[in-house]
Amino acid sequence: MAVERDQLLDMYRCMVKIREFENRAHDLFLAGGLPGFLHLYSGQEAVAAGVMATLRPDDLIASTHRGHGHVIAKGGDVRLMLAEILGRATGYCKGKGGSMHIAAIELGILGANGVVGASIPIGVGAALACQYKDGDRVSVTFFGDGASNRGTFHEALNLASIWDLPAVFICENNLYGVGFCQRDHMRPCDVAERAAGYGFPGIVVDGNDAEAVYEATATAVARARAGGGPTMVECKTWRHHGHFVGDQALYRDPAEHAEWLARDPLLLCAKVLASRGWADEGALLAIQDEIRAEIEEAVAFALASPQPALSDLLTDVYSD
Ligand SMILES: Cc1ncc(C[n+]2csc(CCOP(=O)(O)OP(=O)(O)O)c2C)c(N)n1
Ligand SMILES: [Mg+2]
Repeated sequence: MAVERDQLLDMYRCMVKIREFENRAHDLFLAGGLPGFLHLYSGQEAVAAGVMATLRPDDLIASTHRGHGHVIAKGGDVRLMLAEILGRATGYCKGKGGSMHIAAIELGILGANGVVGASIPIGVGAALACQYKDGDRVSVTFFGDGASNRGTFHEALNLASIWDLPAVFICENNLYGVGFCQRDHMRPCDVAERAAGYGFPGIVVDGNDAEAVYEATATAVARARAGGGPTMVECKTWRHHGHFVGDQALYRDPAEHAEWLARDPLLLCAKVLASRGWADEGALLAIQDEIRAEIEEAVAFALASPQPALSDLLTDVYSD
């Protein structure tokens, strides 16, 4: 499933939007205006952009604590996202969820999740709903290398397999779980090998190459839609920042960090676009300017939005 010009340009635009959003969120956090923890997605943009380009609007996703990129790529409104992470009443969850709990059911976004590994059974439950109801929707679950050591991962993969669910598992292997290098927390180091233990395919791709992510995921999604059951796509990637804003990531080798920065997914995509004559530097800069203006407008909207009213403190907390 080769990628065409407009598709790759859309993926590039999506990656720029995620990067600019994260840069701005970072600034707001450092200025002291953003409450809670912030786990930036910068560096992993090709995964969200490549995966989401294969999906339909009615497909479902389950996300993680590092989920801003997933929401943006699935069509999330950056105004409502910024309002949410700034704790404003106009946000996706009325300012009560924050960065790790953004959900937008109308877009098929079942929620980010502060509990590591919790997205996996949620995604599998959603896949069961997709299979049970009429239609051919698929459910895509994002999780990290660290999450693949949780029991939830193993239980959910087993169920997805025995029920042949329309589930696609996207492992974003950024090689670290907080300060633990993957070789110190799991063996083997290809998470995709674990799919074989549950009887379905697992494939490893370069997670900084949006086109590679797109192609592998498109095959997995087509298989799931056709009733062929689950697939895992492991995307090897790297987070540009520490685990959360405030973590200086001193546990990482500076030389390895520099190697990955040289393989920044935006740079790689820009090079491909240029080499195929699909977009010159001016066109890419115009995309960046346009997105920066959109993000600034979103920041202004969020900062001008009210805090939730005290009388709303206990509303939307429980659902019967
Ligand atoms: C059940 C649970 N255990 C521990 C934590 C603390 N914690 C937050 S993120 C994280 C590491 C997750 O690593 P990984 O799955 O690789 O995702 P990444 O942060 O690398 O994107 C941990 C241990 C948590 N939030 N939930
Ligand atoms: Mg990780």
